[in-house]
Amino acid sequence: MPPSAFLRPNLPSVIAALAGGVGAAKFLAGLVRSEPPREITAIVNVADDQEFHGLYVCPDIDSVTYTLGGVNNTKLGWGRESETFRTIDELGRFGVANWFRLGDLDLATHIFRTDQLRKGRTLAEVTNHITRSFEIEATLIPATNDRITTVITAAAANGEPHDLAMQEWFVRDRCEPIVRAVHFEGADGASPAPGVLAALADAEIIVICPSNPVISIGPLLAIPGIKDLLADRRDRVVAISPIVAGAPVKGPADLLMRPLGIEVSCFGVAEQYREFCSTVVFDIVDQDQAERIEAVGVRCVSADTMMTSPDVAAKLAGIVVGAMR
Ligand code: FO1
Repeated sequence: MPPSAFLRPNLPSVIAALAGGVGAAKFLAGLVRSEPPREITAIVNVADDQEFHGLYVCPDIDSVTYTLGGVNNTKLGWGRESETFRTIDELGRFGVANWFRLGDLDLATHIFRTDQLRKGRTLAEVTNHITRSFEIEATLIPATNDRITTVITAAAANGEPHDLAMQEWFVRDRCEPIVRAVHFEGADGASPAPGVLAALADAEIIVICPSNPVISIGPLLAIPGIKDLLADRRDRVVAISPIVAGAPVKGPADLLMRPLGIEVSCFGVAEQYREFCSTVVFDIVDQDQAERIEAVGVRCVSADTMMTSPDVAAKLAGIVVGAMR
């Protein structure tokens, strides 16, 4: 089979979405209920990717895939539903570090992806194959086929700063080391994956999903070409704030934003994105932030952003899209 056999024909991309993991996955599950899925292209962060036990794991791509495929584990917030962990537990027998909990079903995805990458297919081609296997109609594209890695420079209280991969800081060290700096190794020399710039250039609406602005959206913006294109299309770009009432809905965004000087609020998100984003959707509880946000040149829309069900997410997606039409 030629490597491109699983690539889709170039369909017009009506909505392009920049996506991280869980928050993006929930929003996209709403978006595909509110808009035709075939008109949606999600450009997904790959800087959290890491090899475990020789397998190439893409947590954000998999969160979005499993959620859109209706097989995500809603209790854990990652991985597959009805998951078991017998294989990863058994690896412990050999003295192997198994703090990153790869489930038995999830392992099939990583085995398939790793094998295909070794056979010479690109990450975009393999991602397309995997999403089709889960009968997903929207298009998912990794932001790049190149290897980029989030590196968190962190220190325990009074400790020497040291570099950690995202999963080491987040899962193994439970976000305890204090963040001093973040950079995206390899991003400068990376190219957007085929279809990324075209999706952004052609989209009627570009949505920045409610994802961590530092480690989910940050790596996408660091890939040459993406931020400039967003800035050119600023009037078409809308972001949903992942921060509600001064705290992240889920995840460690506050522990990354605060040390980097970004206010932990929907205002902080708007300020961070203002060069390339015309509109921010924030939660109704943050109505008092509207004046500050408008003062930095970003239009405000309020909505219920707490996506407690796919129905609430679909309603939010309808408001986001409606605000840009
Ligand atoms: N998150 C955890 O908190 N603990 C885990 O053991 C864990 C395993 C895991 C395995 C596969 C996968 O795709 C994701 C996994 N995650 C786990 C989630 C992951 O760390 C985060 O969701 C993202 O990297 C943040 O976007």
